[in-house]
Amino acid sequence: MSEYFKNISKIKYEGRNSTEPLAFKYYDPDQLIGGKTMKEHLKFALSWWHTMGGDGTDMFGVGTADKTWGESDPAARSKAKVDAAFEIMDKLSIEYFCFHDRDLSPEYGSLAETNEKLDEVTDYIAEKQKETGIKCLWGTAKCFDHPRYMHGAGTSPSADVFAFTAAQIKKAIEATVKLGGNGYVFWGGREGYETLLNTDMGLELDNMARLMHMAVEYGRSIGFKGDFYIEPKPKEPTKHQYDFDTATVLGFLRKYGLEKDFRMNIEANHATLAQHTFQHELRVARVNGVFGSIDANQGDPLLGWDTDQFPTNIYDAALCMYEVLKAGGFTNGGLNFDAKARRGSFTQEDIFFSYIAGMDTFALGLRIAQKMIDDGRIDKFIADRYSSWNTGIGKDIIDGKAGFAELEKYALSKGEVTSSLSSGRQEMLEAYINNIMFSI
Ligand code: XLS
Ligand code: NI
Ligand code: NI
Repeated sequence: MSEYFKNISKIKYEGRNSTEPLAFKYYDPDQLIGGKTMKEHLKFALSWWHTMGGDGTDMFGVGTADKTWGESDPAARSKAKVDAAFEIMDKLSIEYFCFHDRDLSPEYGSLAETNEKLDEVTDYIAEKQKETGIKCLWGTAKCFDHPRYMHGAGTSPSADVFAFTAAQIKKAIEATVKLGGNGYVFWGGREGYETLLNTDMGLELDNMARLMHMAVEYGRSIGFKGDFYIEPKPKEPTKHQYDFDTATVLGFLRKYGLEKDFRMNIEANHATLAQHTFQHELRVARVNGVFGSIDANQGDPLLGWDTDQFPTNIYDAALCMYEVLKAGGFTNGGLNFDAKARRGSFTQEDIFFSYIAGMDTFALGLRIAQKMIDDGRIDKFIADRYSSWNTGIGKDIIDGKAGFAELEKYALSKGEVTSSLSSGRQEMLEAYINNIMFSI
């Protein structure tokens, strides 16, 4: 087996004073943070689609990066991709990967042949996993690129397309189980609409739920014990994606009785496309008990699309990791870099610079988040702000002892209540964070 990145050796942790670009400055996998190692906290994953397949093709031009891995035959290329992926993960100390079925092996002439070829590749990956200990974080099915999915997959107006989708997802779940994946993701590819003038929204949503119930039933029947995820996104490729944001997806899951098996896979760039902060989406998931996994990336505030940049914003990473720590950390989930180097960053080294940047950003984010918690000023401020709920009338409301009649009596006796309020202290709290961040 050939080495693909001959000029790059295993990336080491050299600490903050290192000026070596091919070294970690903050990610020290075995360093303990709050009782767990960094690698246990962060559970980094490589995204097969961006890293092994994405060559920089965009609407205005062809690819700039060579992702052929030296092979022109599709089956040989799929195998070469596996070798190259495992070399990247080993050199970067990344212990997980995420995949779409078609990232591993493309479509061939028939579904039967496509499935057969996919089996060959997953057999090969399973062997490499045994040798290396590298694990699968989650799998998914690419039910959005082929022309048959032009009007959606699970929400297609065509029952034949729905049937084809079900067949493809069945196989993708089998592949995920075979590779020991802890998660199976539904990102709503083209599950949405361009215009309501041609759309039966009610039927489409019912059908999406039908597909998900089938996936759960089948997955559990073949021993899948992990989490199913929905990855919310408000738009792109369709004008309106059904899985708009975490709150919308929660309503869907609860309406259709799917909430026990599904959690959220939250992507930073999707949060901002929905006009939310990344932290908002994580918080909504956390307080509703459906936090699952993360697609780590970032968008560009000046561009209105899913730019999938490697995350370098420390502030966002810190607030993200604060939510993750408060949620009790990852169980089946992890941090998947659903991110790609810019089209102009086309060399082999850029793959490594990108991951190092993202991993160091989240290592710093984790350290800052743990320090925010240890520091205690923010948690204490919040606890004090809500202290009126611990005693007196607040406690009575929570305990169900006070209804409208009692509250009216209380309000009449109390008179004006403005004086019970204290300052929200936003600026003071923001300064605490700066203080914590820059004394790390
Ligand atoms: C696209 C999504 C996609 C999912 C996997 O915007 O982020 O990459 O993560 O299908
Ligand atoms: Ni994603
Ligand atoms: Ni995305």
